[in-house]
Amino acid sequence: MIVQVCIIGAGPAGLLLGHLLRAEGIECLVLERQSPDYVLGRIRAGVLEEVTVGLMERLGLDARMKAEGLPHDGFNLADGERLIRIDVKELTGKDVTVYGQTEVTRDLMEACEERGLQVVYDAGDVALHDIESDRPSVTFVKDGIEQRIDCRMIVGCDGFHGPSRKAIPSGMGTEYERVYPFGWLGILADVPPCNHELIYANHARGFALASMRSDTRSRYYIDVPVTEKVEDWSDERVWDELALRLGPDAALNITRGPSIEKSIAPLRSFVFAPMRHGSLMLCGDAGHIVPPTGAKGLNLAASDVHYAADALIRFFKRDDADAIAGYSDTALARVWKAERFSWSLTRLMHRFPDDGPFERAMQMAELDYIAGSRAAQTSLAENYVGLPL
Ligand code: FAS
Ligand code: PHB
Repeated sequence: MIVQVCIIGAGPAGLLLGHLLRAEGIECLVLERQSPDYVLGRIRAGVLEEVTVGLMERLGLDARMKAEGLPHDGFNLADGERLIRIDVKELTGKDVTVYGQTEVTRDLMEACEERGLQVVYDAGDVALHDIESDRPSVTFVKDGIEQRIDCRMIVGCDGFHGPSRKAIPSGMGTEYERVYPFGWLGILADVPPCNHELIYANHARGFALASMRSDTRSRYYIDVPVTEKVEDWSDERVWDELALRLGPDAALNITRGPSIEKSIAPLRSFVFAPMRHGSLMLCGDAGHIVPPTGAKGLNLAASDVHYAADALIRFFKRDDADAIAGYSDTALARVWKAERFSWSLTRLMHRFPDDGPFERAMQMAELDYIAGSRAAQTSLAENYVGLPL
C-alpha cells in the first residue's frame, strides 16, 4: 500500500493529525497497536486548552465538547490553610474546558469512517524502515499477515513507549529527563465534584488534586511513593487521604463512592530533541512527557499536531520543503516552556522526600507571594490556559 503519510498511534495526537491531513486531501493511514476499546479505556487528561478546543472546532468535531464540556474560568491552589483562586479568565481573557481525553478520542474515532480516515487497529509488530531516505516504509502484522506501507513521511504519534523515537539512530538526538520520586494515584468515581473548580493541594501529608469529568463524575489524585501498589489502596483509604489533604472545606463537600477506575501513573519530565529525523516527525508523548501537574500533556500533543499538520500541508500542497525542516524548532519552542511550567508547578505543589525545612519554607513563601501578587497570578494563569502558538 502507498500513502503520503503513515501515522503511528491512534491516540489523540494520531487521530487529530490524521483528520487534519485527510481534510486537506493528503492520503494518510493510521496504525494502532491496540483495539478501539482498549484506547478508550485509558483514563488520562481532563483539562483542554483553547489550542486543543480550537483544533476540534477546525475539524467540526466540537459539538459534544461544547454540549458536555465544562468551561472553567479559574483553578485553586491549597496549602492546608487557605484556598488561593487563580482567576484565569479575568487575568488572561481565556478559559479552559474540562472534557476528558477519552471523550476527545471518542469524538475523533467516531468521525473516521464518515470522513474516510483509515485506521488499522490491532496492528502488531509495527516497524519503521529507511527513515533517513525520502522513501521510508512501515511494516506491521495484522491477523497474522505482514503488511507494508510505503510512504513519503512517517509521523510517530505512538506515545512514550512506542517504536518511532526508538527508530532514530543513537547519537542523532538528545534526551532530557527528570524522573520524580512519586507517582499519582488517580481515582474516577460517579460522584459529584467537591468543588466547581479544580483544587491543587500541597499538604503536609502530600499532594492532592480534585478534578472532574462532569457534574456527576469526579477525578481525584494523590501522590504516592513510586513503590506503592494500587491494590494496597482501598477506595476508603483513598477517600480518607483526599479528605485530609484537600483541607477541611473541601473535605466537607467530598462525596464518596465506588471507584470505576483506579491506577498509579509514574511522573517524569522528558524531551527528545530534535523532534524530526529524516522523514520521521515525532508528535505528542512520542517526543516529550510532562508531569500532569500543569495539565499540559494532551495540550502539548495538540500544539505539536497543529505545527506538524501545517508543515505537512505546506510540503505536500505547496511543495514547501522548508516547512518540514522547521517543524522541530517550532514545536520545541512551545514544548520547553510547557516543560518548565509543569516542572515548576510540580516543585511547588509536592513534598519531595529529600526536601528539608528550607525547601518547605521556599514553597510557603512562593504560595504567599502568589496569594498577594497579580503579576505572579497572571504568570500562572497564562501558562495554565496555554501560551500562544
Ligand atoms: P498516547 O500515549 O495517548 O497515544 C499513543 C498511541 O500509540 C496509543 O494509542 C498507543 O496504543 C499507540 N502505540 C503505542 N505503541 C504502538 C506501536 N508499537 N504500534 C502502534 N501503535 C502504538 N495529560 C494531561 O494533560 N493531563 C492529565 O491528567 C494526564 N494524565 C495522564 C495519566 C497517565 C497514566 C498517562 C500515561 C498520561 C497522562 N497525561 C495527562 C498525558 C497524556 O494525556 C498524554 O499527553 C496524551 O495521551 C498524549 O497523546 P498522544 O501523544 O497521542 O499519546
Ligand atoms: C484530570 O482531570 O485528570 C487532571 C486535571 C488537571 C491536571 C491533571 C489531571 O493537572
